[in-house]
Amino acid sequence: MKISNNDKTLDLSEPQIMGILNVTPDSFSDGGKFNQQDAAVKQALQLIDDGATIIDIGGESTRPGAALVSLDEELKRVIPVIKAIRQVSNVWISIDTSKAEVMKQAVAAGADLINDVRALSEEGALEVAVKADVPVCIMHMQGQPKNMQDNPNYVDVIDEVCEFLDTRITECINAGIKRENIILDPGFGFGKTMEHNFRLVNKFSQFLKFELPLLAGLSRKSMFDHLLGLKVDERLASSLTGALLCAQQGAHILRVHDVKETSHMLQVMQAANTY
Ligand code: 9MG
Repeated sequence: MKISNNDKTLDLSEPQIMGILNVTPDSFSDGGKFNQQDAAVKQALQLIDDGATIIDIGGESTRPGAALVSLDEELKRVIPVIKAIRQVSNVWISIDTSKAEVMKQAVAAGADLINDVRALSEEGALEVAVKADVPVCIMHMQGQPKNMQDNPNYVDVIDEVCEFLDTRITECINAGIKRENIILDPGFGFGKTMEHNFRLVNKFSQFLKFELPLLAGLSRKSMFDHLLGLKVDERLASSLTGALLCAQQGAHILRVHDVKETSHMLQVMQAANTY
């Protein structure tokens, strides 16, 4: 399994680490615009050094209850950072957005991959993704970030996530997206209770049936708080365990905050699979 963009290919025969780079005003607290940009580039280089092969850049939080950000503001946050990272590194850059215009400008600025938690459902997104002809991650979400955790409800979470992904794959392909450009994500924490999330971890291997790359994003999510009563900065061990369980079941990309620790975890897993 692999993903490609022009002359660039990412081999997915071993799990790859997608490092999270949030560029919201509180991410890099000190200084003005230029200091923040420098800090974002420095952070990206650190993530690469720690083992990330993809940097996921987002300018709008998708956390439960998070406020929406205007198009102008989102562009102002992410585009200069993408350009600056592209000047110093050939790393895979992923743009975490649901807005068509942000996707378009991000790809023009050097992004290689579109990561959309709304699975290209916003106006114009599908069309931009077709034209951009880059890999796209389509994720399952029940509801919207502002209300998705109010009352998540499924008869069978695995069946319903599979059904959604199956339908969305067909819709994307019918719109002109190449099948080999699609990455799937069950959307841990997006309109799911703790039980739904752990069921998705338990049955993660069922998503292999699509024969497409699978992305797992569990890093520091509230499912670990609900299970163990942990604050965000106490969720490293639980996040690594969740990522390991998905990697062992065939996850191709792990979206994480703690890149170095995830890299160590994967090296241990690979050694145990080798010797
Ligand atoms: C942006 N974002 C936050 N959580 C995510 C997850 O679990 N998957 C993907 N693809 N993106 C996410």
